[in-house]
Amino acid sequence: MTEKAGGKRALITGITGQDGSYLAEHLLERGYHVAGLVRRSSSSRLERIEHLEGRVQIVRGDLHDQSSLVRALVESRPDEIYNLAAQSFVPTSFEEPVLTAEVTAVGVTRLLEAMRQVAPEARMYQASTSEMFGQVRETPQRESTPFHPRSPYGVAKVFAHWATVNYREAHGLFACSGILFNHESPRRGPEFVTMKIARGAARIAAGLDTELALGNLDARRDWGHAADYVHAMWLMLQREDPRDYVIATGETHSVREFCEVAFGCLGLDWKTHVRVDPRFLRPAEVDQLVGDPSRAREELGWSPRVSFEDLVREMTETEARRLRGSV
Ligand code: NAP
Ligand code: G4F
Repeated sequence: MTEKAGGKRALITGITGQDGSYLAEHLLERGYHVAGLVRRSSSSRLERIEHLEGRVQIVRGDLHDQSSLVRALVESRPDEIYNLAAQSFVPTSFEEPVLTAEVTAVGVTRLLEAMRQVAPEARMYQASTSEMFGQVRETPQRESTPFHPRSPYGVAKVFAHWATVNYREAHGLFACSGILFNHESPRRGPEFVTMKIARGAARIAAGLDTELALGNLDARRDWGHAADYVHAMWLMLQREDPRDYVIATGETHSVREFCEVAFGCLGLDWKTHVRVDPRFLRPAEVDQLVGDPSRAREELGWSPRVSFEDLVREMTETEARRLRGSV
């Protein structure tokens, strides 16, 4: 589906995050009027959407605050709502479990309730996650795989997932979830392992550091590119009926393999520079994830375009160029 959707209006919560910035570009290219919910902070967090200044409508609000969500919907009058806002970092969810539940779980109920009251005709996308599968019950994971979350973040996302199903079934809202596996890009936050490795390798290659401390090198993830994944979000809201989809590449790689490719593309041997630091191990780990995106391929015509090697290379080379001041 490539046709323009001229005249449509979208509200993106989490527009200042990795996915929000790619989705805003994606929708602008398709002729949408794009509004983004932005929360107050003591310093600006608009770096990822600076290049879109003047092209997106900024609406102030916070998933903690019901009235701000109602106002955001009234001001932006969306046909489509993409709920990408969350406390999204797993280790922080162990340190701040109640805040994570407030934002990542109850915040979604607040948004659904605001939608029910003032925008019931809109379509809503909820950012569900492969972290809900946690201690996996089957491999690969698909839409019917039972959930077994392993962190307060995963628990909060399961709540939000079922809240979305419930508002669809109980109130007839067009609300659906994408169960997205890990997706990365040069805009990934620095605390996530992929950017930590890409940046760490680039700094070592530039002689700024000599080693990189990581946690569990055996963990395996199904890593795709964020630009591919926001396209799937959009496709889900173009369907006639709301349905949930697994979005994944179907391949799994370890943190160790990520290191090997990242350091390798800068001419370095990762084994010389990476050390394991127990501070980065988690109280409960998700050992391995790999998704089965068959439903998305068959019903949405979606498939990933960027390979694992190209993703690692793009992130690492962009970090190396950033350090040289050429990005
Ligand atoms: P991200 O970069 O961490 O962005 C999170 C966004 O949420 C930021 O814009 C942040 O705003 C906003 N936010 C946080 N707390 C908020 C609050 N109380 N009220 C309003 N906004 C708030 O996350 P991402 O990687 O783009 O992921 C987008 C969504 O997909 C998240 O819900 C994440 O849990 C989910 N997800 C991500 C992946 C992945 O691999 N990336 C996979 C599956 C699901 P500030 O800029 O102000 O902090
Ligand atoms: O990059 P991570 O922090 O991502 P994680 O925990 O898989 O969560 C991300 O993907 C989810 C989708 O499955 C999203 F829902 C979530 O919002 C987020 O975007 O860690 C990946 C793996 C973990 O097993 C972790 O233990 O890498 C391992 N790891 C090893 N050393 C590390 C490190 N993770 C981080 N962040 N830092 C390390 O030093």
